[in-house]
Amino acid sequence: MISDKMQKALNDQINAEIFSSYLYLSMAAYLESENWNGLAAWMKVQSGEEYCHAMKFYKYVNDVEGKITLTAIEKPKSSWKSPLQAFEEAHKHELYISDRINKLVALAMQENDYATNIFLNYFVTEQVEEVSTVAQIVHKFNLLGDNKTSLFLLDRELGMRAK
Ligand code: OFO
Repeated sequence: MISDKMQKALNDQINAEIFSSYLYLSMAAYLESENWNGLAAWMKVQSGEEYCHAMKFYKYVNDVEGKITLTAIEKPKSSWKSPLQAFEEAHKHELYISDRINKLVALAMQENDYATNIFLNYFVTEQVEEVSTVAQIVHKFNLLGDNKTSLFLLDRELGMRAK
């Protein structure tokens, strides 16, 4: 039901989503090692969400009777200069993922693959939300600067993320 080209592109996206999960887990480990336990908890929830994204692609490829082919996951970076730098990179990464999703939509449209196009709608909307959420966190860091008390409160606020 899907073309070979689309099947390959969707399998590549499974890899990209699992890499996102791995990258955010690595950021969580870094943040935890620096005792930013709230920020680390936020990243762990995000890592879990990325795994769920990967599984949505996995299920879709199976649903359209495609073949899942898993490939090697790139090694993520393991340390950052500061929590702000980690979140800035998370923001950049989400913009990159949005670009990938847009390219998948363009391919689905080019192939008149209506089912895949509709499936991808969820991710188009999801990416707007994810880019915006991380951008807001980066703005907060920038507003707070080096004020330790405020950073402590931000750590506590982000640590309350449940999903
Ligand atoms: Fe962060 O949305 Fe998936 O990758």
